[in-house]
Amino acid sequence: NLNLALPVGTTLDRFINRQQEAFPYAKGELSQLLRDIALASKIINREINRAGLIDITGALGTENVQGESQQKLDMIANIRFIRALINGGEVVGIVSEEDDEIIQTGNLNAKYVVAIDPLDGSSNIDVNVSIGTIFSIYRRISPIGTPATEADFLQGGRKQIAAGYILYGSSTIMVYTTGKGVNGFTYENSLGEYFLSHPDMKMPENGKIYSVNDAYYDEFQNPIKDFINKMRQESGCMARYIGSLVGDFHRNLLKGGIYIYPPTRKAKDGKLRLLYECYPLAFVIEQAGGVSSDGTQSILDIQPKTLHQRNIAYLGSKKLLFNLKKRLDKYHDLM
Ligand code: P6P
Repeated sequence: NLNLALPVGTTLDRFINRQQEAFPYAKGELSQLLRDIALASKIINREINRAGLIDITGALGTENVQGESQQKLDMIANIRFIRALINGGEVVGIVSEEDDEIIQTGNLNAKYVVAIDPLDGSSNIDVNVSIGTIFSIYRRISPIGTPATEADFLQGGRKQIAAGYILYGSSTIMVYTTGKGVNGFTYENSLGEYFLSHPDMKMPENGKIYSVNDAYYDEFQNPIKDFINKMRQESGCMARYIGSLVGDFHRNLLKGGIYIYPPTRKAKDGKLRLLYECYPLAFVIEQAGGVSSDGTQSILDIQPKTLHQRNIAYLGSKKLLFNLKKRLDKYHDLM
């Protein structure tokens, strides 16, 4: 991995330049697109930090495509990302959790499309819990010079050329992969810069943390209950569930653990969205040596059918997914 050559403290910009130098085939559009995403995150980071002061928290009263009430900040985040990607010129179309239809940027000659959850976990905003942006980038398959099409977004998880997230927490960190490992960059507010703080991230092979919404426990299939009960017997086991996906995911990536969103009565196919939550996090976790699954296959191998479809999601350390899969396979064999 190139990252090993760059010391902690390298700026995101210099890191992107070095990655590009090492891959001369690229003409820099992806590099510029990553910079545009970083720029939008800086603007959102500032809005989030001011939210309490200028009353932009709290519900806006409208609903998004999922029928969830939209908080003002996630509308602002949506607008900011869309504007940054339109102005950046590298993206022909955007799918956002906040909009039913594809957003056409008008950059008809751009090479990329982006699927994004501009501010996930927005019900946590007005209680000051960490929230996050999740993004996924594809090279378009529709002809240059035409608008983006659904097919550009439904290529499947393995066709992502980059993916990552920004976590607005006690500090703001941007974590992403372009398929050559995973790197984390921490934002320094006073300088307005991201600095390499987590080079070449690797997820611990095992872990004692499980993240699941215990309120649905009685609705889970038996293998999930068995797995959770087994984890509870582990000494040092910890139940950690913020209810904000990016926060739960990032902690488990660093410390080892598993995030579980299985079928529930309310969400028969799971709750998390494939295009702009599960695919990007599955790309990151597998690049960091972790495992993703929908119970039968890597999330990256799920065939996408619609832009906002949901799926079951298990995202965690290799050993924990192995133990869970053993239980699920036995259960599926009995079905
Ligand atoms: P539940 C937030 O709405 C979200 O999409 C994720 O950020 C979070 O992990 C999950 O849903 C929480 O869902 O059903 O446990 O409240």
